[in-house]
Amino acid sequence: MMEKYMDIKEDVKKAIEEGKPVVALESTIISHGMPYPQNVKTALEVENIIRDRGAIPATIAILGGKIKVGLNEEDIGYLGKAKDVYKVSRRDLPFILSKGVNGATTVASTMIIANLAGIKVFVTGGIGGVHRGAEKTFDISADLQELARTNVAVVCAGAKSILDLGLTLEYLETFGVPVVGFKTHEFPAFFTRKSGFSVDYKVEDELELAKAIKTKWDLGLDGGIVVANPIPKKYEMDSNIIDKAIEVALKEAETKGIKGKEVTPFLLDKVKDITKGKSLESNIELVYNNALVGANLAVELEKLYRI
Ligand code: PSU
Ligand code: MN
Repeated sequence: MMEKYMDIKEDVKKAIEEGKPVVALESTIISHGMPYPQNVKTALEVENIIRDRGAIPATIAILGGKIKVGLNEEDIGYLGKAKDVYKVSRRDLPFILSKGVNGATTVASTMIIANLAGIKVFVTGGIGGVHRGAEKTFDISADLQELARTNVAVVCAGAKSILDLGLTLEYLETFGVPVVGFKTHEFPAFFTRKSGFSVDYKVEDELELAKAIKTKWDLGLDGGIVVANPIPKKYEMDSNIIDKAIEVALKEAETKGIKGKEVTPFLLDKVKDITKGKSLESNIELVYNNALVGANLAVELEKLYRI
Protein backbone atom coordinates (compact mmCIF):
# COMPACT_ATOMS: atom_id res chain seq x y z
CA MET A 1 0.00 0.00 0.00
CA MET A 2 2.78 2.39 0.95
CA GLU A 3 4.38 2.04 -2.51
CA LYS A 4 1.45 4.01 -3.86
CA TYR A 5 2.66 7.05 -1.94
CA MET A 6 6.36 6.51 -1.33
CA ASP A 7 9.51 5.71 -3.33
CA ILE A 8 12.53 4.60 -1.35
CA LYS A 9 15.88 5.03 -3.14
CA GLU A 10 17.67 1.75 -3.84
CA ASP A 11 20.61 2.13 -1.42
CA VAL A 12 18.32 3.39 1.33
CA LYS A 13 15.88 0.52 0.84
CA LYS A 14 18.68 -2.02 0.96
CA ALA A 15 20.12 -0.52 4.14
CA ILE A 16 16.69 -0.48 5.85
CA GLU A 17 16.00 -4.08 4.86
CA GLU A 18 19.40 -5.19 6.13
CA GLY A 19 19.06 -3.17 9.34
CA LYS A 20 22.03 -0.98 8.41
CA PRO A 21 22.32 2.57 9.80
CA VAL A 22 20.31 5.19 7.91
CA VAL A 23 19.99 8.91 8.63
CA ALA A 24 17.01 10.95 7.45
CA LEU A 25 17.43 14.59 6.35
CA GLU A 26 14.79 17.24 5.77
CA SER A 27 14.27 19.41 2.70
CA THR A 28 12.63 22.59 4.05
CA ILE A 29 16.13 23.61 5.07
CA ILE A 30 17.05 23.31 1.36
CA SER A 31 14.02 25.02 -0.21
CA HIS A 32 13.06 27.53 2.48
CA GLY A 33 15.89 27.63 5.01
CA MET A 34 18.97 28.60 3.01
CA PRO A 35 19.64 30.50 -0.22
CA TYR A 36 20.89 28.97 -3.48
CA PRO A 37 23.59 27.78 -4.14
CA GLN A 38 24.73 27.25 -0.52
CA ASN A 39 21.63 25.15 0.18
CA VAL A 40 22.48 22.60 -2.51
CA LYS A 41 26.15 22.46 -1.63
CA THR A 42 25.32 21.94 2.04
CA ALA A 43 22.73 19.24 1.36
CA LEU A 44 25.21 17.27 -0.77
CA GLU A 45 28.07 17.69 1.69
CA VAL A 46 25.88 16.56 4.61
CA GLU A 47 25.16 13.36 2.69
CA ASN A 48 28.91 12.82 2.16
CA ILE A 49 29.67 13.31 5.86
CA ILE A 50 27.05 10.72 6.77
CA ARG A 51 28.37 8.22 4.23
CA ASP A 52 31.92 8.71 5.49
CA ARG A 53 30.79 7.72 9.00
CA GLY A 54 29.30 4.47 7.70
CA ALA A 55 25.62 5.36 7.44
CA ILE A 56 23.32 5.88 4.47
CA PRO A 57 21.78 9.36 4.06
CA ALA A 58 18.11 9.67 3.06
CA THR A 59 17.06 13.21 2.20
CA ILE A 60 13.27 13.35 2.19
CA ALA A 61 10.98 15.46 -0.03
CA ILE A 62 7.85 15.24 -2.18
CA LEU A 63 8.32 15.29 -5.92
CA GLY A 64 5.41 15.12 -8.34
CA GLY A 65 3.06 14.10 -5.54
CA LYS A 66 5.21 11.21 -4.38
CA ILE A 67 7.19 10.93 -1.17
CA LYS A 68 10.87 10.37 -1.93
CA VAL A 69 13.03 8.79 0.73
CA GLY A 70 16.53 9.38 -0.60
CA LEU A 71 17.19 11.90 -3.35
CA ASN A 72 19.76 12.05 -6.12
CA GLU A 73 21.91 15.08 -6.93
CA GLU A 74 19.50 16.30 -9.57
CA ASP A 75 16.55 16.21 -7.14
CA ILE A 76 18.52 18.16 -4.53
CA GLY A 77 19.56 20.71 -7.17
CA TYR A 78 15.93 21.13 -8.17
CA LEU A 79 14.72 21.65 -4.58
CA GLY A 80 17.43 24.24 -4.06
CA LYS A 81 16.44 26.34 -7.08
CA ALA A 82 12.76 25.81 -7.83
CA LYS A 83 10.18 28.31 -6.66
CA ASP A 84 7.21 25.94 -6.85
CA VAL A 85 8.08 23.89 -3.77
CA TYR A 86 5.51 23.97 -0.95
CA LYS A 87 6.58 23.92 2.68
CA VAL A 88 4.97 20.73 3.92
CA SER A 89 4.17 19.97 7.52
CA ARG A 90 1.84 17.26 8.92
CA ARG A 91 -1.41 18.85 7.78
CA ASP A 92 -0.18 19.56 4.25
CA LEU A 93 1.07 16.07 3.46
CA PRO A 94 -2.17 14.50 2.13
CA PHE A 95 -2.99 17.51 -0.05
CA ILE A 96 0.44 17.91 -1.60
CA LEU A 97 0.45 14.20 -2.45
CA SER A 98 -3.03 14.16 -3.94
CA LYS A 99 -2.43 17.34 -5.95
CA GLY A 100 0.68 15.73 -7.44
CA VAL A 101 2.95 18.72 -6.73
CA ASN A 102 6.37 19.28 -5.11
CA GLY A 103 7.00 19.81 -1.43
CA ALA A 104 9.85 20.31 1.00
CA THR A 105 9.39 18.53 4.31
CA THR A 106 9.75 20.22 7.71
CA VAL A 107 11.01 18.54 10.85
CA ALA A 108 7.45 17.35 11.57
CA SER A 109 6.73 15.79 8.19
CA THR A 110 10.26 14.40 7.82
CA MET A 111 9.77 12.62 11.17
CA ILE A 112 6.47 11.16 9.95
CA ILE A 113 8.03 9.88 6.74
CA ALA A 114 11.21 8.59 8.40
CA ASN A 115 9.04 6.63 10.81
CA LEU A 116 6.92 5.20 7.98
CA ALA A 117 10.11 4.10 6.22
CA GLY A 118 11.67 2.63 9.38
CA ILE A 119 14.41 5.25 9.93
CA LYS A 120 15.17 6.14 13.56
CA VAL A 121 17.65 9.00 13.30
CA PHE A 122 17.12 12.38 11.65
CA VAL A 123 19.63 15.21 11.31
CA THR A 124 18.70 18.85 10.84
CA GLY A 125 19.84 22.36 11.83
CA GLY A 126 17.22 23.60 14.23
CA ILE A 127 13.75 22.53 15.27
CA GLY A 128 10.68 24.73 15.19
CA GLY A 129 9.20 25.74 18.53
CA VAL A 130 7.08 28.17 20.48
CA HIS A 131 7.44 31.60 18.90
CA ARG A 132 8.00 34.73 20.94
CA GLY A 133 4.63 36.28 21.66
CA ALA A 134 2.86 32.92 21.27
CA GLU A 135 0.59 33.82 24.18
CA LYS A 136 -1.08 36.17 21.68
CA THR A 137 -0.41 34.57 18.30
CA PHE A 138 -0.63 30.88 19.28
CA ASP A 139 2.29 30.33 16.89
CA ILE A 140 3.70 27.00 18.01
CA SER A 141 5.45 24.84 15.43
CA ALA A 142 3.83 21.51 14.56
CA ASP A 143 7.36 20.10 15.04
CA LEU A 144 6.74 20.00 18.79
CA GLN A 145 3.57 17.90 18.54
CA GLU A 146 5.39 15.56 16.18
CA LEU A 147 8.20 15.16 18.69
CA ALA A 148 5.54 14.23 21.22
CA ARG A 149 4.20 11.35 19.16
CA THR A 150 6.62 10.01 16.53
CA ASN A 151 9.53 7.70 17.34
CA VAL A 152 12.47 9.44 15.71
CA ALA A 153 15.57 10.95 17.34
CA VAL A 154 16.20 14.47 15.99
CA VAL A 155 19.76 15.77 16.09
CA CYS A 156 19.82 19.58 15.99
CA ALA A 157 21.84 22.52 17.31
CA GLY A 158 19.01 23.49 19.65
CA ALA A 159 16.61 26.16 18.47
CA LYS A 160 17.06 29.73 17.33
CA SER A 161 16.22 32.56 19.62
CA ILE A 162 13.73 33.79 17.02
CA LEU A 163 11.74 31.44 19.28
CA ASP A 164 10.93 31.66 22.95
CA LEU A 165 13.38 28.98 24.08
CA GLY A 166 12.01 28.82 27.63
CA LEU A 167 8.46 28.17 26.45
CA THR A 168 9.70 25.71 23.85
CA LEU A 169 11.43 23.67 26.56
CA GLU A 170 8.35 23.84 28.82
CA TYR A 171 6.17 22.60 25.98
CA LEU A 172 8.52 19.67 25.31
CA GLU A 173 8.51 18.79 29.01
CA THR A 174 4.70 18.76 29.14
CA PHE A 175 4.59 16.36 26.19
CA GLY A 176 7.24 14.05 27.60
CA VAL A 177 9.91 14.76 25.00
CA PRO A 178 13.44 14.29 26.38
CA VAL A 179 15.84 17.11 25.54
CA VAL A 180 19.36 15.71 25.66
CA GLY A 181 22.53 17.78 25.56
CA PHE A 182 25.34 16.21 23.56
CA LYS A 183 28.36 16.80 25.81
CA THR A 184 26.62 19.80 27.34
CA HIS A 185 24.34 20.70 30.24
CA GLU A 186 23.08 23.76 28.46
CA PHE A 187 20.49 23.90 25.72
CA PRO A 188 22.29 25.48 22.75
CA ALA A 189 20.72 28.40 20.87
CA PHE A 190 21.68 27.36 17.33
CA PHE A 191 24.15 30.17 16.45
CA THR A 192 25.55 30.17 19.96
CA ARG A 193 26.47 27.36 22.35
CA LYS A 194 24.62 28.90 25.28
CA SER A 195 21.04 29.95 25.89
CA GLY A 196 20.83 30.19 29.67
CA PHE A 197 18.52 27.14 29.74
CA SER A 198 19.45 23.65 30.90
CA VAL A 199 18.80 20.37 29.16
CA ASP A 200 17.23 17.41 30.97
CA TYR A 201 20.21 15.11 30.50
CA LYS A 202 23.77 15.39 29.31
CA VAL A 203 25.29 12.47 27.39
CA GLU A 204 29.00 12.03 26.79
CA ASP A 205 28.85 9.99 23.59
CA GLU A 206 26.63 8.41 20.96
CA LEU A 207 26.54 4.99 22.66
CA GLU A 208 25.15 6.45 25.88
CA LEU A 209 22.58 8.30 23.82
CA ALA A 210 21.64 5.22 21.78
CA LYS A 211 21.07 3.17 24.95
CA ALA A 212 18.65 5.73 26.39
CA ILE A 213 16.77 6.06 23.11
CA LYS A 214 16.35 2.30 22.71
CA THR A 215 15.20 2.02 26.33
CA LYS A 216 12.54 4.69 25.73
CA TRP A 217 11.12 2.84 22.74
CA ASP A 218 11.49 -0.62 24.31
CA LEU A 219 9.24 0.64 27.10
CA GLY A 220 6.63 1.80 24.60
CA LEU A 221 7.21 5.44 25.50
CA ASP A 222 6.31 6.76 22.09
CA GLY A 223 7.64 10.02 20.76
CA GLY A 224 10.85 11.62 19.64
CA ILE A 225 13.97 12.82 21.35
CA VAL A 226 15.69 16.16 20.86
CA VAL A 227 19.45 15.70 20.69
CA ALA A 228 20.88 19.17 21.16
CA ASN A 229 24.39 19.39 19.76
CA PRO A 230 26.06 22.78 20.17
CA ILE A 231 27.71 24.54 17.25
CA PRO A 232 31.52 24.08 17.33
CA LYS A 233 33.21 26.94 19.21
CA LYS A 234 35.10 28.28 16.22
CA TYR A 235 31.91 28.81 14.21
CA GLU A 236 29.88 30.25 17.06
CA MET A 237 28.48 33.76 16.57
CA ASP A 238 28.76 36.73 18.87
CA SER A 239 25.58 36.64 20.91
CA ASN A 240 25.16 40.44 20.85
CA ILE A 241 25.28 40.53 17.07
CA ILE A 242 22.86 37.67 16.62
CA ASP A 243 20.46 38.94 19.31
CA LYS A 244 20.30 42.34 17.65
CA ALA A 245 19.76 40.82 14.21
CA ILE A 246 16.91 38.71 15.58
CA GLU A 247 15.29 41.74 17.24
CA VAL A 248 15.36 43.67 13.97
CA ALA A 249 14.03 40.68 12.02
CA LEU A 250 11.18 40.13 14.51
CA LYS A 251 10.15 43.79 14.32
CA GLU A 252 10.12 43.73 10.54
CA ALA A 253 8.03 40.54 10.53
CA GLU A 254 5.53 42.25 12.79
CA THR A 255 5.38 45.44 10.74
CA LYS A 256 4.93 43.48 7.54
CA GLY A 257 2.26 41.27 9.14
CA ILE A 258 4.04 38.01 8.29
CA LYS A 259 1.92 35.08 9.51
CA GLY A 260 1.68 31.30 9.63
CA LYS A 261 4.19 29.13 7.81
CA GLU A 262 5.90 32.21 6.29
CA VAL A 263 7.18 33.38 9.67
CA THR A 264 10.17 31.04 10.08
CA PRO A 265 11.54 31.37 6.51
CA PHE A 266 11.10 35.17 6.68
CA LEU A 267 13.05 35.45 9.93
CA LEU A 268 15.83 33.13 8.74
CA ASP A 269 16.29 35.16 5.58
CA LYS A 270 16.27 38.51 7.40
CA VAL A 271 18.81 37.35 9.99
CA LYS A 272 21.07 36.20 7.17
CA ASP A 273 20.85 39.60 5.43
CA ILE A 274 21.35 41.60 8.62
CA THR A 275 24.46 39.60 9.55
CA LYS A 276 25.71 39.92 5.94
CA GLY A 277 25.71 36.18 5.46
CA LYS A 278 27.67 35.37 8.61
CA SER A 279 24.73 33.54 10.13
CA LEU A 280 24.53 31.38 7.01
CA GLU A 281 28.15 30.28 7.45
CA SER A 282 27.47 29.27 11.03
CA ASN A 283 24.26 27.57 9.98
CA ILE A 284 26.10 25.43 7.44
CA GLU A 285 28.84 24.41 9.89
CA LEU A 286 26.43 23.41 12.62
CA VAL A 287 24.53 21.19 10.20
CA TYR A 288 27.80 19.42 9.29
CA ASN A 289 28.53 18.95 12.96
CA ASN A 290 25.06 17.48 13.51
CA ALA A 291 25.59 15.11 10.60
CA LEU A 292 28.64 13.63 12.35
CA VAL A 293 26.74 12.98 15.57
CA GLY A 294 23.65 11.70 13.74
CA ALA A 295 25.65 9.23 11.67
CA ASN A 296 27.51 7.94 14.74
CA LEU A 297 24.22 7.65 16.61
CA ALA A 298 22.65 5.65 13.77
CA VAL A 299 25.66 3.30 13.82
CA GLU A 300 25.41 2.78 17.61
CA LEU A 301 21.64 2.27 17.51
CA GLU A 302 21.99 -0.26 14.74
CA LYS A 303 24.42 -2.29 16.89
CA LEU A 304 22.03 -2.23 19.86
CA TYR A 305 19.06 -3.31 17.75
CA ARG A 306 21.12 -6.12 16.22
CA ILE A 307 21.74 -7.86 19.57
N1 PSU B 1 14.73 26.44 11.90
C1 PSU B 1 15.90 26.65 11.28
N2 PSU B 1 16.01 26.34 9.96
C2 PSU B 1 14.97 25.79 9.26
C3 PSU B 1 13.74 25.54 9.97
C4 PSU B 1 13.68 25.88 11.27
O1 PSU B 1 16.83 27.13 11.89
O2 PSU B 1 15.10 25.53 8.06
C5 PSU B 1 12.60 24.87 9.24
C6 PSU B 1 12.52 23.39 9.63
O3 PSU B 1 12.12 22.65 8.49
C7 PSU B 1 11.42 23.38 10.67
C8 PSU B 1 10.51 24.44 10.12
O4 PSU B 1 10.75 22.14 10.78
O5 PSU B 1 11.37 25.46 9.64
C9 PSU B 1 9.57 24.98 11.18
O6 PSU B 1 8.63 25.80 10.57
P1 PSU B 1 7.40 26.33 11.42
O7 PSU B 1 8.01 27.25 12.44
O8 PSU B 1 6.55 27.05 10.41
O9 PSU B 1 6.75 25.13 12.00
MN1 MN C 1 4.19 28.62 12.95
